[in-house]
Amino acid sequence: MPKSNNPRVSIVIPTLNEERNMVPLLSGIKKVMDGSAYELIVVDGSRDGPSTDRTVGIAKRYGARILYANEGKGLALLKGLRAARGQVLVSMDADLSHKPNELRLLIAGIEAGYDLCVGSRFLFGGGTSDMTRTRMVVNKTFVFLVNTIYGSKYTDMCYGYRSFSRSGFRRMKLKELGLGIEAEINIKAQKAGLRIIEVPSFEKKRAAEKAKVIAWKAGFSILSTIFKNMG
Ligand SMILES: Nc1nc2c(ncn2[C@@H]2O[C@H](COP(=O)(O)OP(=O)(O)O)[C@@H](O)[C@H]2O)c(=O)[nH]1
Ligand SMILES: [Mg+2]
Repeated sequence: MPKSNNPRVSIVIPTLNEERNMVPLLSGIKKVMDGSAYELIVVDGSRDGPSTDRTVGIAKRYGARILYANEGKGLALLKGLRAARGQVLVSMDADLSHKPNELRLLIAGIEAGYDLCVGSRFLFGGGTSDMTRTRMVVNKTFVFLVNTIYGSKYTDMCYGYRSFSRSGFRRMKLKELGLGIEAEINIKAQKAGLRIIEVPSFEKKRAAEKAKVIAWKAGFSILSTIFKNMG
């Protein structure tokens, strides 16, 4: 069992009907984290209710704490991160796009003294096989906008594989309930003067089940998040 009563690392996974991905995901995490004090937090559900498949049942079998969120992905992440007991908090998708072995890089970033460690598909060693050309162009535009407006040096935006120090997470005072959450993190971490680092990450194609995030809706949420945090 991965559970520890005094976890050092909390891995938070938002889920919505991911049953066919759960066993490979959770067994992959277990293998990498074996011997570490960590907890798994699965935050399930959307505005339309909880997953209707066996996602939650499988997560329970792997010893995850289960929380429910009745809004978008942002609320799910925030609920999970707020409930986390570790000193190192990690956010990770359930669709096998995020490689469990990279957990070690993300944890190392926080243990080396940073508050936010962001996986980047555009650093050497990273990459993606899950992004269309259009998404790539839109992502680059958002990166440019955020870096220009907020004075940051990110190479990636809108990517959900990242880690936080407990205190850094609290200092950001995040609010986004929807798809702007990743952009909000990038912006507020910079504004709060957190110590930020990126590590390369390779995003694999979603393994099974349908994508839950609708790309153009995400684009609008992110754009509105970028502008509403100015000033
Ligand atoms: N709890 C919850 N999880 C969500 C919601 N939308 C997406 N997710 C999860 O967030 C992760 C990323 O979603 P995905 O559809 O792969 O988005 P993409 O990678 O941006 O195309 C997956 O683990 C999804 O199950 C939501 O409304 N609620
Ligand atoms: Mg995905």
